[in-house]
Amino acid sequence: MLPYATAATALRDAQSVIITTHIGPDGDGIGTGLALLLALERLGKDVRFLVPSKVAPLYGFLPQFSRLQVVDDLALAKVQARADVVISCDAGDKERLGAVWSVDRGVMINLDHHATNTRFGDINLVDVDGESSGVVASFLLKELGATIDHDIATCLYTTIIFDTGRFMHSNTTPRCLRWTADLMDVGIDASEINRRLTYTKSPKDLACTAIALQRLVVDEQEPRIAGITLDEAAITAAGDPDDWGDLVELPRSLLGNQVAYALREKKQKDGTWVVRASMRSNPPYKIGAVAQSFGGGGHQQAAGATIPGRMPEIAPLVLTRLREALAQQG
Ligand SMILES: [Mn+2]
Repeated sequence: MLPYATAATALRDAQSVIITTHIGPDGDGIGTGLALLLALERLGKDVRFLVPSKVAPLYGFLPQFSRLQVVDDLALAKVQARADVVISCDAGDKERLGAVWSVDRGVMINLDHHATNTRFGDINLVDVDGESSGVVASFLLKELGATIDHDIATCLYTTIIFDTGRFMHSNTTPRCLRWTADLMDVGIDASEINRRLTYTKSPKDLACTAIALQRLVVDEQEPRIAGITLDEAAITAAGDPDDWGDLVELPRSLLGNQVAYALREKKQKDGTWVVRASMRSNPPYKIGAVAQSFGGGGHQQAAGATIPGRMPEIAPLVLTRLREALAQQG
């Protein structure tokens, strides 16, 4: 039994609350955080929503979106007023919170559903059976006696659409469909929200997709693996878009694909290089352990890692480990 009551008590006792989510905020982290922000403000709390990196503008339609504040360096984190409680939404470990981890605070509530969550909070609401962090948050909202109104339902609906890939991934359970039906009963325009989340590309974004497609490779040794590799030069040529979105879905969309990856090379502020890796698999195949072997995490069928190094050395390593994982799993 997860400590929802303990978390609710900490929140009732708090005057100030900071909500946050992981680096590269997504539909689940943002939707979960905004649903909590709306509910806690109604309880009279002083609430801020700090995010550790820039947010894709496509989420601008969500209620109270303008409240998101980017806090992406330590100096900025240190000048934030103290909060009695911080709620981390959808982050598997404290490193994923970037600079926001360092804000002055009392209790840390870690609300998440990733299998690899490190339980870094003082109170850990980590439900690995939760289909989205929004589902986990809905148990906390219930404990707080919050009414799920139109705005909160819009935010929660966004979390499930994002994390189930519009009810396509293996976490699309009967329970989450019933949970979603309850949100639709509140009167949200589900179809409109889906359009807002899906039809978001600028011409520049599509130009990037074109470059990504040119770099799509089906593995010669193991044709059930396919991926995209974008080095810094390719990304510069494409014009780094606001949101790379679901790049990994391109190799995944191939008939017969079981394991897909997307690798993007990026120079850090401190001059060092990293490769951001996204990986996906179809059940029963699992790639969570591969992401973990590179210091990352996530779910069994959807995981990622930020790997120090340049593309020419990292890409073959990732491919080798994915081949090994697939071979072990049959
Ligand atoms: Mn999530």
